[in-house]
This record gives sequence, structure tokens and C-alpha cells, in this order.
Amino acid sequence: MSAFPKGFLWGGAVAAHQFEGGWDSDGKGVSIADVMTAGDHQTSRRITDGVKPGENYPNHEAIDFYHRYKGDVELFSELGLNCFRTSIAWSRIFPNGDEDQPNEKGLKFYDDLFDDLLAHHIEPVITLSHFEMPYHLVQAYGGWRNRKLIDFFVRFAKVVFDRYKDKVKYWMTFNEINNQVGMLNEWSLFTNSGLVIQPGEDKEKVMFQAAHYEAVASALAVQVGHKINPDFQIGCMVAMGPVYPATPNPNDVFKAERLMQMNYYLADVQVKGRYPSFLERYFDRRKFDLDITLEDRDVLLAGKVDYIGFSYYASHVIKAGADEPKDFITLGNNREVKNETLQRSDWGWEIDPVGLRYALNWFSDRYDVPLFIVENGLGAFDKVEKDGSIHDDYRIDYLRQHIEQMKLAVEVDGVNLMGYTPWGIIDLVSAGTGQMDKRYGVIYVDKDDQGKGSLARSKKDSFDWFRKVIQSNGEDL
Ligand code: P53
Repeated sequence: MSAFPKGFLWGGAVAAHQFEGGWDSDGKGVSIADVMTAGDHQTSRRITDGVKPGENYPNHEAIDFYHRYKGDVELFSELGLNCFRTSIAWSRIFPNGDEDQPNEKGLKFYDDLFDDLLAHHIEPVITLSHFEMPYHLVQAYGGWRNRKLIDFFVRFAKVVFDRYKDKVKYWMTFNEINNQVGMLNEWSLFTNSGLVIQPGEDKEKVMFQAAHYEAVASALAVQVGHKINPDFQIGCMVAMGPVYPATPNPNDVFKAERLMQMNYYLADVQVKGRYPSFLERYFDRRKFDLDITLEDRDVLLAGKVDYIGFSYYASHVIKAGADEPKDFITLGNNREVKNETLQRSDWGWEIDPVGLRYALNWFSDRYDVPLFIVENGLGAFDKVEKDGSIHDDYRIDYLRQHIEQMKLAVEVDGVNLMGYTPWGIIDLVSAGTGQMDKRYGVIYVDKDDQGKGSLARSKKDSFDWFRKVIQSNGEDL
């Protein structure tokens, strides 16, 4: 007997902009991911003012899934996936975002892809906006700081819900909608909300306003979706990184708790349909005068999500300073402390399998809705041996340890978990750094940080291992 229920969703996760390529194929518009350059360990990705000649934009070709999806779906099928999480590139469907009519060729691509997945008994799990929106919406409307974006997003959601109502059951609205809160930096504001902060603007205020419009758009999409097909399961998607106190000093403990409340307030808004009280107080005190109408509040209550999808990679440790402000804090600009009890990935992310059990329990206690781990994994350098094999034991260890903890959460703690889709099941472009060599896949793609390589696919050792895990419904680890 397996700890996991029959029908547990075992899959892999990706996002359109990080793996499709075909950035200007078949009428696709420029997306915000198309104006981000490649960075590396030390260098951040830059956001350029439109697509500029001579720049390296890794998402333009990515791994060319757009033209190679049939072969890749064969591999997913061989791996035994019963679901596959990807996103729909909004800019394929509405190239500028504000058109009245969708682009038929874009819609057709996802029809073909979903048909192919279903023919292989792989259920699509679809994110509506995964760090992706038409760039025109940034230029002409200022991104999500503008209320008009709600209508554009809901129109997009309605079109795809209608079109794929018999092919897709599991949806999520905005990927890692809370990154902007936790990090409050240029990258997260742009990828979450298409925001470029202007001189003199208060970025906190702009962020809270944009996130509010997104939450309203998400709640409206939930309502529209349930009308189109009452069987739809529509979730939110948040990035989960537990925050631990550095010491038992109550100031550290409280600060860690406040960061948790802050980092997950958007889950409160999307799951409970309301803002937490500490944040309402904060908005008042700062005199933000946000555009949050009474009608919006009704919409939020009427459009609660069905489940929480979340990513889990690492945890954080925080220390309170003597001069600690009594007020708002984000993780991004705070005293993060190294966790000496944990190992780190090559990119400095702390590896914390028990933190996944902690996260599952925390969400379960707080929200009491089904949970879905829609991202987890280890970004690492891989070495291809002379015979083409790739011995990625470190990746197997990472995944095994996390699945073990997930199993404890289900079996011992009784957490209601829908499924597990490790991130980047096939190597793809890193969101944070734009690199190819930060690899997550069990399927290797021959392409490097300079964009060189044949794009050929091959199986890593983790491929066979994960196939057995799925075949045994999580028993053979
Ligand atoms: P990369 C930061 C913190 C947690 C999750 O990230 C994050 C990020 C962004 O770096 O993003 C999610 O590619 C995201 C994916 C992304 C993946 O984690 O920077 O949903 O799009 O690729 C891994 O290593």
C-alpha cells in the first residue's frame, strides 16, 4: 500500500517563456520575458527597453519546445508522468494584450499540445500567467499598476477556459504571485507585475496596488472558470520558503512570524478572500490610499481558489536587529542569516527537506484547502560523460529527501496533497539568472549559457530513478 492516494498527480513543471522558444512565431507578441537578458552567478539579468539588437535574450529560443514538443511529450510519457504543468503564453493568445480577438494560431498550438499530452494519458496543469504578459501592456498601461489590466487578464482567462474546457481541469492564476512581496526588487516587480518603478514612486505602494489588481483579476477568473466548467480546479500559486528565527530570542521569533504573515498575505487574499488585519492597519498608517473598492472586496470573497499550488526550494533564517522597525518588513532587504545546519546548492539556496514538511503543515493548518507542490528541485551543474551519460546523484538525493518528507506529511500528518511536479523536468532557461547551465531536469538539453549546443535531449540517471518512483506511487525511493 502506498502512502499516496490512487490518482496522485506525479508530473513535471515548466513555464512557457522558459522552454517554448518560438518567441515571435505564428503571431506571438513580445512578452516581458523577451526583454530580459542573460545573467549569471554574479550578474543580474537586465531588463531592456524593448528588444534591442546585439543583446542576448535566452528566452527567445529557449529549448525550442514550440517546434519539438512531440518528441518531448514522448519522453514525458516514457517517464510515466500522469500530469504536466506548463503555462499558456498570454502573448501567443493576445499578442498585445488589449485586442478584442485572440490569435487563432496561438490557440491552436495549445490545442495540439494538450491533445498530444492527453493521448499519452498526461493531464495538463496550466498556469495562466507565469512571469509572462504582453510587453505592450507594460509600455502602454504601466503593467499591473493599471486597473485596466484586470479586464485584459479576465478576457484572456475566459478565452482559454472556453477553448480548453474539455481538455484542462487543473488551473492556476498567477505564478508565485508573492515573489514581489518577499523580494521587492526590480526583477520580481517586473516578472510578477510588469512594473518598472519611476523616479519619485513609492515602490511598496505600487507593488501593493498591482498585487491587489492581480488578486481581483484572479478572483474574477475563478468565478468565470467555475461558470464555464464547474469541475475546474483553480488554484493560486505562491512561492513558499519558510522563515525560521535565528535564535529563541522572542524578537527573532516574532520577526520570522511577521515575515511569514507578510510573504503569504496573498494566499490569505486568494484563499480566505480577505486581507489580514495587520496589513490593513499598515496600509492605513502609511496613508497609501490604495484603490481597493468595496466591490473588489466582494469579488475577492466570491472568487476564493480551490487549492494552493506552491513552489518549494529552500528555507530562510532571520535575525532581529536592535533597531528593528515595529512595522512592515520584507525578506529581500533584511538580515538573512546563514543556516549552519544545512547544505547549499551551487547557487547558495539552502537545502531543507524537513522544511517541505513544515510548509505542508503550515499551509494545511492555516488554510485547510488541498495543496499541490507544483515546483521543487535542485538547480545544479551537470557533467556529460564521454559516453553521454549523466550521473546526477545529487539531484536524486535532493528529490528523494523531499519526497520522503512529503510522504511523512501525507501519511503521518494527514495533509491533503494533490500531487508533486518537480521543477524543470526538462532542462530550461533559469528564471532568476537566464542561464541554461543551472539545470533542474531529469532530461538533459544540449545547450549552454552561451546559447551553443545541438538542443538534443538525453536522459540523466535521475530519469530512470524518477520513473520508478512514479511507477511505485512513491514507494520505491
Ligand atoms: P531559477 C526565486 C525564489 C523562488 C522561486 O528558479 C523562484 C525564484 C526565481 O528565481 O522562481 C521559481 O530558475 C519560478 C520558476 C523558476 C524556478 O523557481 O531562478 O516559478 O519560473 O525557474 C527556479 O533557478
